[in-house]
Order: sequence, then C-alpha cells, then structure tokens
Amino acid sequence: MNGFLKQRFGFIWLVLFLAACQSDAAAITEDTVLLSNVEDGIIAYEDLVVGYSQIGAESEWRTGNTASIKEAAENLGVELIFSDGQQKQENQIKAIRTFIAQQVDVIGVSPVVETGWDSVFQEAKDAGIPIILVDRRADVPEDLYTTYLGSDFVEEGRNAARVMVDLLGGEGDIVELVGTVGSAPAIDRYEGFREIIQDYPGMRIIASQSGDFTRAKGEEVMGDFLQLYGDEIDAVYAHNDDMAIGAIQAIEAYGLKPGEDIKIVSIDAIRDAFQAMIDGKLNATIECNPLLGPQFFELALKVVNGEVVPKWIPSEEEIFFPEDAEEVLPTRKY
Ligand code: GYE
Repeated sequence: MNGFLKQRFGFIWLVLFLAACQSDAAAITEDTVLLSNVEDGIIAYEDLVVGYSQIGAESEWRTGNTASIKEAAENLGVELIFSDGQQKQENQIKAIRTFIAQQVDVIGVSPVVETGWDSVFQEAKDAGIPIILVDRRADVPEDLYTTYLGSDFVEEGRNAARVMVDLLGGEGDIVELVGTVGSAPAIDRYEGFREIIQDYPGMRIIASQSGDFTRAKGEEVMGDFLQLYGDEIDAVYAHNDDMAIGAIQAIEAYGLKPGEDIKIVSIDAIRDAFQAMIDGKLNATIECNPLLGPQFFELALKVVNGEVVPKWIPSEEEIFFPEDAEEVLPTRKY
C-alpha cells in the first residue's frame, strides 16, 4: 500500500474507532481488535487460539518439547488446545481436522512421519488457517505450510559422523540405531552421517535398524546386534540419546563396557546423556533443541498479524563431550 492510501485507511479506521467509542464498552473492544487486525497487526497473545498436534511421548526430548510448548502458552496467555497423537499419524490428522472445525487461529504440528499430509494441510489452507511445522518437517508443497521451526537434522548426522571419525581414528565397525521409520530426523540423520563416513573407507556401517526413538527398543535392537556381531562392534551411532541409553544397558548385560569397548555417539543432549557421559558410558551427544515453545508462539503471533516470516527457522545447537558434562549438566533444562 502506498503512503497516501495508508494514510487514508488510517483515517477511516480512526473514524470507525471513534464511532465505536460512542457506543457501549463491549463494542469498543471488539471493534478495536478488528480494526487493529487489519491495519496495525496488533493481535495480542491473549487473543490467540492455537491447536497443537504433538507426536506422543516417546523420548525425554519429546517430554521437554511438550513442557516447553505448554509452559510458553501459559506464560503468554495463549489459549492452547493440545493433542497427543500417541505416535499415530491418523490421530494427528484427526486432531488437525478437529482444530479446523474449531476454527483455531493457527495450527502447530510436529509430523510423526514426513509423508501423507497433503490433504489435511490443504483442508487447513482452504479454511484460512496457517500451519506451522514444529520440530519435524513434512514432505508437502511449500504453499501448504507457513514456516518450519526446527533443527537441521542432516547437519546433526554429519556432526555425529565427524565425532565418530575422531573417536575411531577413521577405522571401525559401526552399528546404527535409527529413529522412527519415515520421520524427518531419522531420514536426515541417516543421510548426514553417511555423507561424512563415505570419505573414510575404514569406517563401515555393519548394521542399521530402527529403535523407534525409545529406550526399550534401543536396548532390544542393540541386544540383537550384539548377538549377531559381538565384540566385532567398535561403535554405536544412535539417532537419539534414549536409544543410546537403551544400548548402554544391552552392552553392559552382554558384559562389555559402553564408552570404552564400544564407543557411543548420539543426538539430543538430554540430561541423562550428560549423566551417562559423567559415568564414562557415552562419548558425545549432539544437541537438538526441544525448547521451541516461546519461538513457536512468537511465530504464530507474527503470522496471524500478517508478518512475513522465513520458511525455515533453524535452531542453534552444540556438541557436548564427557569433559564438559559435569559442568554443563546443572544448566540443562531437559
Ligand atoms: O531427536 C527424538 C524424538 O523429532 C527431533 O524425536 C525430534 C526427535 C528427537 O523422539 O528424541
């Protein structure tokens, strides 16, 4: 809008606003909000109704992520309708349809897997409700979501591989505990790791299987790997800390020393990973930040106020080693 038109509109809003001031008090607030929506973009947090479709509660990371979203909504005064998908895409799709029927202002979703979202996202778009992807990407055309807030999972995989190359001196047999099949972090962490490893002919990935991002599955799959390969295994690459902690239990049960006989690198940087490093059982953790609540609602507010936001807002992340673990653990929030 050019300056002149803007001025004209500003004037019209002012007239409408003054007119509203002369009627009753309820009308004043309503009109003021309505006018400001259009002109100044000042919908407030207290006006926002947000539907959030979470994946489930598979890991400590997820627990920290859910807490961050709920706490931020509470602190900011946003009305949050939260749904737990219990690891099932169909539950998440149902939740999104309910949010559409409820006419929420924004929908946040952390898609359990990458594919299969086109129709329901299209339904949200048709209803004029913006979708913000949080934590995990979805494989959909760009016009079906407004923005993605989350980590660079490929880079996390690369960093895990760089650390692994250092730990093994460029040579060794690695087993991999993969995350949930078809999920963005599992796909990207798998690829990023290989991108680096392929330059080291002495580094071999001898087995790779999903542990579904859980401790129990991580322990079970690592137990199977040990039965098959025994002490031929030099290292474990786990797509998250929970599976690494499961693997630690399996290695100990097998009679080997995790962190020494078998090196372990994983991703997330949860508190228990720091404890495992202090105990000498984990060799490194690559941070993946779940504390996305405040940023998510800030984005939601910007979006409903018509601000243009970047298509991807990546998180800033670090790598942690055992030597820092004792000092850093007390500062960790998840
Ligand atoms: O690494 C894992 C969780 O999507 C980044 O999901 C997240 C991953 C995280 O279950 O622990």
